Amino acid sequence: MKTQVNDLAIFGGAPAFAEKLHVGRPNFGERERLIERIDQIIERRWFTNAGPYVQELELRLADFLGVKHCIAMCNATIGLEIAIKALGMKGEVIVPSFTFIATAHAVQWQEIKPVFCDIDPETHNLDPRRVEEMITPQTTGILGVHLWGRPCDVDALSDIAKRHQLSLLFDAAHAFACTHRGRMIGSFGDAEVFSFHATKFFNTFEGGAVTTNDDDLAQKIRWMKNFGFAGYDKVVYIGTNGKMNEVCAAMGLTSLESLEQFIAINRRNYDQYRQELSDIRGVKVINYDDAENNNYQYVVLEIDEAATRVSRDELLQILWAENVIARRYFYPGCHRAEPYRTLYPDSGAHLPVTEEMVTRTLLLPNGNSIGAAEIRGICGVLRFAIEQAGEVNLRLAGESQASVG
Ligand code: T4K
Repeated sequence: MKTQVNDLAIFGGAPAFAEKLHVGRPNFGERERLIERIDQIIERRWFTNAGPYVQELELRLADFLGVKHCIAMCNATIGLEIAIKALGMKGEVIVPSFTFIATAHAVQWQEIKPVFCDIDPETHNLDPRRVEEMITPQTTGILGVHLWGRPCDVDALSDIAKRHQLSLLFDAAHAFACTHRGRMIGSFGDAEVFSFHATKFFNTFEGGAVTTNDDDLAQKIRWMKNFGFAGYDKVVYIGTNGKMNEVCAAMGLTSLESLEQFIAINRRNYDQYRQELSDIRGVKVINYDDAENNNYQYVVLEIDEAATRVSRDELLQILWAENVIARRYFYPGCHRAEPYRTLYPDSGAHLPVTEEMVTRTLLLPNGNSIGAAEIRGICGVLRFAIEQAGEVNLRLAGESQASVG
């Protein structure tokens, strides 16, 4: 409990937590079940290349997501690259800049220009009106991101894609077990791509999947993720190695068995954060639509500095000193990272909402490695720092003067 500004660790007080609390600590199911499955893999000596666990995982995921095809991948970045190639995207593809860098890289990696498009400040997702303005004769596709598991405006984007004959792909890296209009994300657009990275709600250590209802596209993606092989000696496409291995699939099958529990824990933590932060001026916890399913993996704050009078970046420093490793996802925005800032230096002119949002968001830890006491502690630090904004600012200014001097 901090009672004076000197108690903040950034000014020499004891950190609120002895151990670091991370955003993205992996969720983990039944250890014994995982070990049994890994034993089985060793017994079978079938380690990768469409092994039995990968096949089982693909079937279970397709069933869970209500989609015809689920193609497991080694990670979502390769999944995106393969889907983009299989869809025949070229020229320009419209993407948000307010996303993890992999979304943009998957496009640029294939020498396609990612055209950065602004977002809706309420949903943090592509603003369909802005998408329409960014279409040129070179545009071949739209790549929307269901950021924080909140669905894009799927209906409007589908309509735009149809009218302009564009491919529509969704980066659903955050959106496993989330719904749009009561239907699981996974079967919208031409295809969707999930990430099962360790930091994701549902993880396979590293991994991902492409899902689609299109039989031909699914077949093409299956071949492309296996070097283009369509039979033992028959290569029909350029391909790469996007295969998931058996240990990752075993982790996926084990994680699936604990999904309800992961959601319940995330939800409970999220609700507590919301409650504890509800009356702090200038701090908003982003909302999830109660009528839809969400995995509640991301506790995203928007910091309005005019009201908090402590900036988002200062709050970040204060939290880090307390051993709370909060994150500024997705600062500074893809368009301000290389190679995009050099290749497309004027992108920012079209991105006023993105430019504002990257200065406001702050993500806090969630998942089954934290509980009520930790959340109370984290919120207590934030509340105290904002209540003491005047003195905190004076001290921070003094410290930076001293470090300059
Ligand atoms: N599209 C979107 C919208 C994405 O967010 C991502 C990935 C992708 C596409 C691509 O998916 P993949 O190709 O990765 O399947 C992390 C993840 O590496 C990345 O997967 C994720 N998004 C992104 C949001 O977060 P970093 O650079 O922030 O990772 P890092 O190493 O700083 O880890 C984050 C925190 O998690 C750390 O504070 C510690 C904790 N952590 C991490 C790992 C790996 C653990 O406690 N245990 C662990 O094993 O990117």
